[in-house]
Amino acid sequence: MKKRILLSAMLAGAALAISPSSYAQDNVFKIGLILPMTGQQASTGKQIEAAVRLYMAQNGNTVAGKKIELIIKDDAATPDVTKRLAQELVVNDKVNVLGGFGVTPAALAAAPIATQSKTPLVVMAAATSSITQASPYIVRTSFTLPQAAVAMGDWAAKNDIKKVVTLVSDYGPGFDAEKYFKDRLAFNGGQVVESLRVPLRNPDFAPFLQKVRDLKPDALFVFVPSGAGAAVMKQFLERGMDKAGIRLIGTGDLTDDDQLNDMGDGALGVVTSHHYSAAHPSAVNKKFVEAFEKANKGMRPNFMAVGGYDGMRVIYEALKASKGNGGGDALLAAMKGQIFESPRGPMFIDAQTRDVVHNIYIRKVQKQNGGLYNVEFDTIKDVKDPGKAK
Ligand code: VNL
Repeated sequence: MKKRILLSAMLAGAALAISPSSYAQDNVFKIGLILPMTGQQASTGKQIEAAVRLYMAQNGNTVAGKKIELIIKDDAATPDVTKRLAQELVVNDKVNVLGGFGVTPAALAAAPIATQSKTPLVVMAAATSSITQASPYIVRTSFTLPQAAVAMGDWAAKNDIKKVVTLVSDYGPGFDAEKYFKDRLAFNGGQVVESLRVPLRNPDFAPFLQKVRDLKPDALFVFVPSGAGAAVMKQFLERGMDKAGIRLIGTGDLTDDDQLNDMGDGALGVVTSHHYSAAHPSAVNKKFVEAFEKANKGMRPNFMAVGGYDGMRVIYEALKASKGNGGGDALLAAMKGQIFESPRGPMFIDAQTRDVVHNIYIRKVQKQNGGLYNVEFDTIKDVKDPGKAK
């Protein structure tokens, strides 16, 4: 234990000593991604890695005269491991940029290292509003839960959903989803009658769903992280909650494209709010989905893949704009304010907050081309993170 504390103190000291100009190999640009490649969040790591490799295959591995070197490390979504890996990537590998971060606690654990070493850190997955405030070097290409939850609070109230029970994973993004949905529904004259929180690790949804059944709300609003939605859907249907007249709504994490097609027809009609659907009807997205599916047989890109793909775009373009010169600060400056068409639709990186601004879509699970998809039917344009509007 003592030894470990000593080691991490040494690493932290070394991180502080790094100056932006001390990069050893001038012709190499290193991107260090920390992703959950194993454990409960492994599907997120797999999706992001596939999208990152697709971006590189499509855009080459030489940018502004530098050879791009990609280093991927597995943190299994465990923050102590994330922190150690971030230190090692900065101190030993001398990466120019950090990226990835499958869950909020992992992003928060790495934030101080980005600050100390002046290394831009691109959050491609984690989605708690406050993350971008944990370091001035953080830029986000995923989304925020308040963006999605507020949109659902508006849609529900307009669609005869007045009495709701919320069910969220018991950590940062769950708290954001719960709060922003609840406040917005109340603002619209509805009411959250009970707020349930399930453990993030190995959740058993059964006792919570039983409680929901007894409360007989108009709808159950759910946030669970990517990869956990299928289990909720299965138990919701097994308990006949849909037949009991309880509608299922949530943020799009619930009907995640990574799992949706295997959820079965019971998922038909479920309405969610999110920034990305594999069925988004644009030429850019059609091209993205086709190329992704071709390169990764049997996989459909989900919102995590898009966060990774757009994260690479932000890094490549920042490197081009800063002409390969300058350290972390020049790179960071060139990330702020980027505006482009993502497979999700138009998006930009707000220069003040370093957070993503994009459309939020209301979608319904429908059958399309023989598969289950989140089909978008309403758009709220250019949504900033409501968590920052203070
Ligand atoms: C988070 C948010 C993770 C939304 C997720 O899936 C997600 C997070 C892994 O901030 O931890 O769908």
